[in-house]
Amino acid sequence: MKLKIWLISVVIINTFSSCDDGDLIVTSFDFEDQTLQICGGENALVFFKINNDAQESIALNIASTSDIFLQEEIEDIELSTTNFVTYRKYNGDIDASYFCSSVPPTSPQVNSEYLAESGTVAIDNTLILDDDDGVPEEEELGNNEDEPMDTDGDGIPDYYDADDDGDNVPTRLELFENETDEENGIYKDTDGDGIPDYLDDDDDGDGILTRNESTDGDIDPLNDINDESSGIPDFLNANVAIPGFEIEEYILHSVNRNASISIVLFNLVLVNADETIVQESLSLGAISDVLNDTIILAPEFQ
Ligand SMILES: [Ca+2]
Ligand SMILES: [Ca+2]
Ligand SMILES: [Ca+2]
Ligand SMILES: [Ca+2]
Repeated sequence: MKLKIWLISVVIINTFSSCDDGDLIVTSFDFEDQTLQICGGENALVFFKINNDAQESIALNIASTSDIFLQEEIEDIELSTTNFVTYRKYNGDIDASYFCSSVPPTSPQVNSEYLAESGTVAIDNTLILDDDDGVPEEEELGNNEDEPMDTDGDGIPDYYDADDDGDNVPTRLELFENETDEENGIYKDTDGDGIPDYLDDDDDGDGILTRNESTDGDIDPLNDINDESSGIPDFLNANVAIPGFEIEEYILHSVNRNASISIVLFNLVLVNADETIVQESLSLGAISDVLNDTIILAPEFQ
């Protein structure tokens, strides 16, 4: 899933209606080379570009939190009183604090302000969820991206499931027998049944699910070693098969989330008392890593 960056040249199509005589006056503004920035509040996000060469800014406020970036596709947003665009000219330079401070600075002052009367906001969002488990994403997705594989059926697709087979041994600890195998990409298959351990819920093939070979009261099979002379955990030792334990709980799963966006405004109509500026299409640019964090999921046992 590649980051998509749209760089659409800013073409200004001006229609101007003078308040008195209808003369055409050409107004231009240029934010093509400016960086799109963002500030987030509790209930709103503001995206903005500042061009101090012309002492001007354009800002998009939307009534949403950063949760919007967790959507694979963000529906187009119609501009309104709660989702709005402002274009301002100032009598001095401004910086990001102008938009990010809870109390905006008193100077510089706004010389003129245009507010969008109408328009549509199109946000192209690229959300990447990743388990960082060592298995390449293309392998974990399977043949159909629309229906990615979910080996253990816990509702978390393999590509961001840190324990793919749901056996409570993290995938990254089940992948390789040794460094040579890792270099050659040969996955560990303890019982030789053709299913690599990270996708095998009975790793040693002894008939007891790996998950249920945790017999000590926690849910971690890695620390249950009844055959101390071998030092091998029970779930990898076919000679140790202790029946009667039913673990009905999954370990917690860590998931990395990363989102990148680009924004285009369509059919934007900016007005002030004297002038109307119409833009068929105005790219605001892109922000990489607009969201970048790690969360812990607790999949429900079924
Ligand atoms: Ca899963
Ligand atoms: Ca996985
Ligand atoms: Ca396994
Ligand atoms: Ca077993």
